[in-house]
Amino acid sequence: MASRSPFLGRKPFTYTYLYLYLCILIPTFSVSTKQALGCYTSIFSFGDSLADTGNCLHISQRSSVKPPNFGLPPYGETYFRRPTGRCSDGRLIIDFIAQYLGLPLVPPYFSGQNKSGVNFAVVGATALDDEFFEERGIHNNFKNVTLGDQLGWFKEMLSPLSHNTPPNCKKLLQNSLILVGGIGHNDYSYVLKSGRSIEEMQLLVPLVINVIALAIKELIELGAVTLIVPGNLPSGCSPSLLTRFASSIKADYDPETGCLARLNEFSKYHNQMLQKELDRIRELYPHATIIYADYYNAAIRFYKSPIKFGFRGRALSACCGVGGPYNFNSSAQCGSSLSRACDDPSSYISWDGIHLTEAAYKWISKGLLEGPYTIPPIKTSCISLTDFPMGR
Ligand SMILES: *[C@@H]1O[C@H](CO)[C@@H](O)[C@H](O)[C@H]1NC(C)=O
Ligand SMILES: *[C@@H]1O[C@H](CO)[C@@H](O)[C@H](O)[C@H]1NC(C)=O
Ligand SMILES: CC(=O)N[C@H]1CO[C@H](CO)[C@@H](O)[C@@H]1O
Repeated sequence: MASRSPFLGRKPFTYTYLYLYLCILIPTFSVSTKQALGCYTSIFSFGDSLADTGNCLHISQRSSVKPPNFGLPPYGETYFRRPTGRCSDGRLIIDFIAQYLGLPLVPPYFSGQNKSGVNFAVVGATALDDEFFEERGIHNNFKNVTLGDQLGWFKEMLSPLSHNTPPNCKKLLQNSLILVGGIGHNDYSYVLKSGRSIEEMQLLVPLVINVIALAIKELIELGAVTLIVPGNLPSGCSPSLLTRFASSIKADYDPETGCLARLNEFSKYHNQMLQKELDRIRELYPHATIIYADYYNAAIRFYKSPIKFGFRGRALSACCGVGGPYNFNSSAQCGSSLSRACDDPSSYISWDGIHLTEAAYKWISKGLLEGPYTIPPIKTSCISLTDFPMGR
């Protein structure tokens, strides 16, 4: 993992470019994509390593710290044939969504590129800030990037638009798909890895969800109309946590999947609380479409019947690692000189013990885009309000 980010507060590229891009290029672009799905012309995304398409790698390259493990081969070997900063062998869920909608892959904010949308997600990002953890005696190799920081970059990017807003710019957010998260996974794992109990981790849930809720409300106030909010994956099935919390007590494991039962219960608890909060936000903003993306149930299928989904490798082992019962070792992770990837990543669910393979992300994406793992379904909720007043 890379060290603390020294880049905050630095403008990653000139906003003049983006201004031109947002106001001139996107409306042009919208003409061609209208044919693709009839709604979304761009994607904006916030979150952590599940959605980062290269921000963290760009940041570490700027600050000349040694590349993080996910910036080294064999990361990216399946689709891009090189490491791109994505924590997988290939594409992520956000990439599959973009391709499905006929849009280019969403470039990371710190690349300074200008395609249809911008991705603010950063590996290691949290909902709560570093001070929160430090105050509680939880020390970790934090990234010091929160969801709030990412929202700040987004607002800075939009700020040239707020003066003298041309009508096309108003439509930009209305016609965008906004992915808010997943976020919270790192908050929870910091707490767990510092030796705290699941009960203590549970106390964090309302705080994490409050941060997500504030971000959603702020985005809607800025003009966002369609938001996708993912829940947590089944964390008890993660090779890293299965390794760390290995137990000799049979009852600690779900007999159907072999995953750690209490961690999966925890993920479900977070997801339930998140959905309750989304219901409250839907009441406050009836004009907005808030789509819950059920990562948990889209993924738990594989762990229950891996073969059915083509996962012929060991369902709970990482494809890339240096060995150990789940092929995960925190002291020598995928990307380190000793690590080796399996011959066929598409036969594994977990890529590096923490993140999933492209094949697993593809199944999850299919489950979201074609149903039934979003509430409401993405397709039918594809709306495009004309001239809805921006702001309030
Ligand atoms: C995190 O970054 C902020 C600047 O964005 C800085 O003020 C703060 O001290 C940093 N926190 C830690 C623990 O380094
Ligand atoms: C991880 O690697 C270290 C050093 O090679 C070794 O001592 C340890 O037992 C390994 N852990 C697992 C879970 O395999
Ligand atoms: C308007 C704008 O910023 N255009 C730039 C988009 O990115 C390409 C390179 O990827 C530049 O050549 C353009 O100047």
